[in-house]
Order: sequence, then C-alpha cells, then structure tokens
Amino acid sequence: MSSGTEQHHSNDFEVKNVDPVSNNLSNGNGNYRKPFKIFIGYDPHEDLAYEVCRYTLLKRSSIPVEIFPIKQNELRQKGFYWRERGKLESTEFSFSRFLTPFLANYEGWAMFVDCDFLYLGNIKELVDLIDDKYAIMCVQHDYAPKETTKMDGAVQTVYPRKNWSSMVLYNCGHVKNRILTPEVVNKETGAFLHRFQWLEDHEIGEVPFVWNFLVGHNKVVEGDPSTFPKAIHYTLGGPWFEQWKDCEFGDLWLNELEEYKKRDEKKTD
Ligand SMILES: [Mn+2]
Repeated sequence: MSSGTEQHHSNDFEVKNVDPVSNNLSNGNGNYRKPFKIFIGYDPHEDLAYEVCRYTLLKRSSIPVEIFPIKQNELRQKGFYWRERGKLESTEFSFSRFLTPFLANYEGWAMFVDCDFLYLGNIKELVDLIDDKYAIMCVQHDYAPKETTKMDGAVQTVYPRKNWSSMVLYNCGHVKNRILTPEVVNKETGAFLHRFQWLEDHEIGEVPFVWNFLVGHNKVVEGDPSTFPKAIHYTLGGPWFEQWKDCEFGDLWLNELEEYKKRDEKKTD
C-alpha cells in the first residue's frame, strides 16, 4: 500500500470523548474509563465502506472508542498473518478477523466488525450488554440465504452459524480465547473458526439481531422499536458497489457518505 494511502488513514487510532482532566466519563460506573477497542475488517476494494462504517460508529458513540482497521498487508508485514488466500474468501479479513483477541493483547473486551456495516445506534448500548461469563457474544442468526452470489460475483456459501462471525464481541482475556494465536488463525479451517469450534455453546452469548441487521433477511416491524436496526449489515453488497446502489437501506448509507465527505473537506481546508 502506498504511503499516501497510509497517511489517509493516519487517524485510524482515535480516542473519543475522554475527559482529559479526570479521565472519568459521564456514565459513572467505571466501565468506560478505558476506550473500547473496535477492530474493523478492512479490504482495499471496499475502502469507502470502511470509512463510512467508522464514521457512523464514532459519530454516534457516547463512550470513548479506539478503532483499528484489520489490514492484511500490515499483518503480513508484522508476521502475524501468512496464510494463502482461498477461493471462498470474499474479503481480505475472512480469517484475519480471528486475530482480534491477539491484537487486543488478550485483555478486556474488544469488538470485531465487518466494514460493510452502517451504525445507526450508540455502541454504548451494545457494550452495556457485555457479560463476562461469555467468551464471545454475537447475533445468533438462524438462516439459509437464498442468493447464490454476493458482492461482485463471489459465490455465497451456506454453513451453520453463517454471519455470526461478522460482528463479535470478544472477551479477549477469557482463557478459552488464548487458543486464537497467529499459528492457529493461520492454519485452522474456515469451519473451525467461523463456527467458533474452540468454544462450547454455553460460552457464546447472544445480543439482539438489530446489532447485525442483515439487509435482505431481517425485517423492520412497523411500530416495534425492538426491530429497528442499530447496525445495518450490507452482507450481499452495499451502495459502494454500483450494482447495489438501490439496495434496501442504501439511501441511508449514501446520506452518511455525503456527510462524511463534507466533513472531510472541511477538515482539509
Ligand atoms: Mn459483511
């Protein structure tokens, strides 16, 4: 990647809303003293998706968060990632996502999320659902997609726990997650990793589906706020791809993109 691109992402590390004097936060119960670490899967083919995902996450967060893009080329340079890309990998972070606990030094909780998410809710509400008795927490989708291709023609595969790994809260300090070393992440099968086979079922906590609202699958029920998406997941492809410009909720993403671009222009003036 060129140094120009690196510069463009130079503020990926971002701490927000920290009171510089006391380091105390308005929430008061002490859970938010340390910024919450969020790792976003990055793919050079979906740079705008990453930017908008990050923008909406920061914009609506009332707690301090640190955002790190998971970039495969950087992980390779650091010697954390070396596996060859398989045909079924639709993004560069298909496997590198499972380095999240390692990248967080096996400490505290951290979130991994795909770049094809749009945040409408405050991430604090998700962090408040964290329960230390679990090794991970995620939306436990139960479905078999009808579509056979996704994004720019990559083949859709159907497997148990499909899409569970696209947004995961990792209890990085949990002893069971110590197994996720670079060695294991680089050699284990997609089934082992994406189905969380290093864990027992009872170690996998559940969060409401609105935190991984699958476009084309999940539905809003009028008058029922519990179905209103807090994080929209354009899992089939989003408006940053020409053929998905008119997809459901595509207008919301395009509006955020416009806002992000305007803000970016102001900054560089
Ligand atoms: Mn996705």
